[in-house]
Amino acid sequence: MMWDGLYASAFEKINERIGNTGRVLLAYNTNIDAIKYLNSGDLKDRIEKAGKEEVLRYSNELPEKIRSVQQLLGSILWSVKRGKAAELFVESCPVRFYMKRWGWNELRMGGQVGIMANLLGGVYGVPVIAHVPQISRLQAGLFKDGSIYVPKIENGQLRLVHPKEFNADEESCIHFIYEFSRGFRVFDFKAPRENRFIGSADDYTTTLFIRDEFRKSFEEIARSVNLAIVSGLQALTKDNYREPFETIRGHLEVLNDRNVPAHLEFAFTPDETVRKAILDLLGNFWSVGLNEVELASIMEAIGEKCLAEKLLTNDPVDPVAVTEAMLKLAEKTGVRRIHFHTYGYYLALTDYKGEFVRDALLFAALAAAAKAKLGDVRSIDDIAKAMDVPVNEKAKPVEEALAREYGMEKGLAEVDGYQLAFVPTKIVEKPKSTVGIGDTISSSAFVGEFALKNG
Ligand code: 8BR
Ligand code: 8BR
Ligand code: GLC
Repeated sequence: MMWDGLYASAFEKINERIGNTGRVLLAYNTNIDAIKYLNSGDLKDRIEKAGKEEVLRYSNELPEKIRSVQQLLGSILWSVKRGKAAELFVESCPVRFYMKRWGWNELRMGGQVGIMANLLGGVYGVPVIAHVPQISRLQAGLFKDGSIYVPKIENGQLRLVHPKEFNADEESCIHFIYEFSRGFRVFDFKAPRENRFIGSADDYTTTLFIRDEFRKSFEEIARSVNLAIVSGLQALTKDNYREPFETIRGHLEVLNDRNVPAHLEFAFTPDETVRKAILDLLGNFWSVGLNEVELASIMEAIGEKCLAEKLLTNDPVDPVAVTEAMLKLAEKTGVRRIHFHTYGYYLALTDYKGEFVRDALLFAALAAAAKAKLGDVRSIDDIAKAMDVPVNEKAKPVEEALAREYGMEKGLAEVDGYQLAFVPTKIVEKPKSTVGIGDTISSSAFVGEFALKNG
């Protein structure tokens, strides 16, 4: 099998070199994920107690934010019914208290930054500087040991310390993650696939709060890094995005002046004004990572409605439509690398060429399989073991379509002056949970690529 061979050699090459990537800056969203695996009887009882009729109303249309228990339970049903992820801000304190009392099965590191910090710093041995909006004792304790740093200002001097040594007692930013498996049933609903609903009970990551250490010392911080990954813009709204966007624009200018390539992890952004503002910023990034729903939402924002629909019609997603959408995005914004991931395959469109782009995608697919299987990647060995997960058969017709349309061979083709790289992924049959797999994929591929390029 060609792909088995390519997987094995990509892993070997990146594993050897990833420690030499240099330092990575991770900004801005870190939080605590309180994961609750839903139980059908319990959920049914709660819905009946809260008032089934009103709850069901919200299962047809998500509210803008959560202000009542009925809205919370209805939004969970919205996700279950469709097998789709959704995330909403929980504004009401009584609902936050309700979620706390409902409880959780597991506390895990959350937020793109937190998840990537533990993976890069705690598993790959790549030193990271992380933005953690609030460092509570609980939050600090979720960081793995290793080269993970947060800036601390002491006597006017900037120091880098492990979050556990930061010793602050700030607030805990908790996101309640309600996970359900494929086939989960409640009333007449049955989940078509595994997924989660997230209720974010925090006022910091949701408004993109930026710490003073980062505001005051960003130039000094940026001077000490080789790469940057930015995320956390997704929960902003048309009413509060302007100020954080100005700060971020400033940060990107500093990074670009120092030739630090920055990747944007584009999570689903419900507010259309914010989505358009992100598009305006995209030219300042080297790279962007997204899935089919996010790509479709961007196509819609730039008036490509037909293409947006095509991206959401087929399963697996039509790779020719994806390529067309990526070309449009690259042309429009000038972003140099677009990494698309979907259930079953990844594509990367780059304005530079080389097998290392594809090999980094293969490494990322192994990391994703390990994350799906275990919920948390503990060591590089977990990733090596993911080699045993079979390559997704459903990606065959995708590969054939790419060969027909662009003459793709061994996962590489040239399209309109860009390189298109493709890999079929490994899909874990019964994943432990779904949260954070996208972050694992994007950070592994971005950092893996630079490990190969520089190594
Ligand atoms: P629709 O095309 O149905 O709007 O789907 C939007 C996608 O974004 C879905 O994949 C949905 O799961 C996800 N999503 C997230 Br994440 N948060 C959402 C939100 N607040 N509202 C709607 N969709 C959301
Ligand atoms: P998003 O949350 O950003 O959509 O990222 C999720 C990604 O995780 C998907 O694009 C898919 O590639 C990957 N994934 C999922 Br979902 N379930 C998986 C599984 N069981 N095994 C491996 N990868 C999975
Ligand atoms: C979002 C959520 C966070 C979760 C992360 C996983 O940032 O707010 O709770 O851990 O996505 O990708």
